[in-house]
Amino acid sequence: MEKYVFITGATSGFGEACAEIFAKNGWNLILTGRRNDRLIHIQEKLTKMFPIDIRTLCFDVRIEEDVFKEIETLPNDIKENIDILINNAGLAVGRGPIDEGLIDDWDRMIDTNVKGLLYVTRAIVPFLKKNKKGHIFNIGSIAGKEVYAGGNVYCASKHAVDALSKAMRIDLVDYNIKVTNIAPGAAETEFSLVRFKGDESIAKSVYLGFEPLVAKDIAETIYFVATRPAHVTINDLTIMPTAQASAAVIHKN
Ligand code: NDP
Ligand code: 8X3
Repeated sequence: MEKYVFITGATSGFGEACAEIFAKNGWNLILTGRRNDRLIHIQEKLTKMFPIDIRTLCFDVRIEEDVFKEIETLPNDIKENIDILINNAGLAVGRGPIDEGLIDDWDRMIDTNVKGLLYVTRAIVPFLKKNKKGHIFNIGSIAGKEVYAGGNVYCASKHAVDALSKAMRIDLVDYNIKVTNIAPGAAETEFSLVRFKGDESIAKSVYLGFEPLVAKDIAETIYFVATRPAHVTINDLTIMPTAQASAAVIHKN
C-alpha cells in the first residue's frame, strides 16, 4: 500500500495507539511530536514488526515556521500520498476557576489545541485537495461538547476544535475530503499527568473507582471510521467510558 497516515502527537496515548493499529494493517506512517527519542523508538519497534515505511518529524505544533519547514522536508511522493491526517496533538494544563488561571497555561492550550491544529491542517490539506480525496480526524473531546467546573479554557479550545471540524467539512466537501470529529470522555493516557504538571498521585486519582477508556479504544474507533467505504463518512463520534454519563458525571465505586 502506498498510502500514508500523518499523525500528530504520536509519542504517547491516542497517537501512539493509532500508529500501532494503522501499522498492523499495512499503512505507512508519518509520526510527529516533540520527543524525538520516543518517535525513533516507535519507528524502530513498528518497522521491525511490519513491512511498512515510517517517517518521523520532530516539531512543536505551536511553532508555525517549524510545522511548515518540517513537513516540507518530506519527499514529494510521500507528501502526495498522505491519505489520512490525524490532528491529535493536544493537552490540558491546569484545572481551576477562571480568576485563578495562569496565562501561560491558557496560552499553551490555545496555541497547541487550536493554532497548532490549524497550522498542521493548513500544511497538509493542499496535498489531500490535489488528490481529490482524504480524511481528516480532529481529536476533540467531551470537553468540546460540554463544559465542566475548572475546565474553562481547555473546554473552549476543544469547542473550537468541534467548530473547526464542522467548518472544514463544509470547506472541503467539494474535494471529496472526509472530516471526522472524535470526542472522547475520560481516557487514561499521559493526559492527566500533563494536566497536573507531573503530579502522579493526582493524575492517578482521576481514574480511580471506574474503568476509563484506554488509548486502544480510541485508535480502534478511528481505524473503523477510516476504513468505511468511500461513499460513507462518519462526521462526529462521542466515545465515553460506560461509567461516564456526561463531562462531569462519572459513576465511581
Ligand atoms: P497524551 O498526553 O498521552 O498525548 C498527547 C500527545 O500530544 C503527545 O504525543 C504529545 O507529544 C503531543 N503534544 C502535546 N503538545 C504538543 C506540541 N506542542 N507539539 C507537538 N505535539 C504535542 O494524551 P492523549 O493521548 O490523551 O491526548 C491526545 C489528544 O486527545 C489531545 O488532543 C487531548 O486533548 C485529547 N483528549 C484526551 C482525552 C483523555 O481523557 N485522555 C479525552 C478527550 C480528548 P510530545 O509531548 O512528544 O510533543
Ligand atoms: C479530556 C477529557 O473530561 O478531562 O478531554 O476534559 S476531560
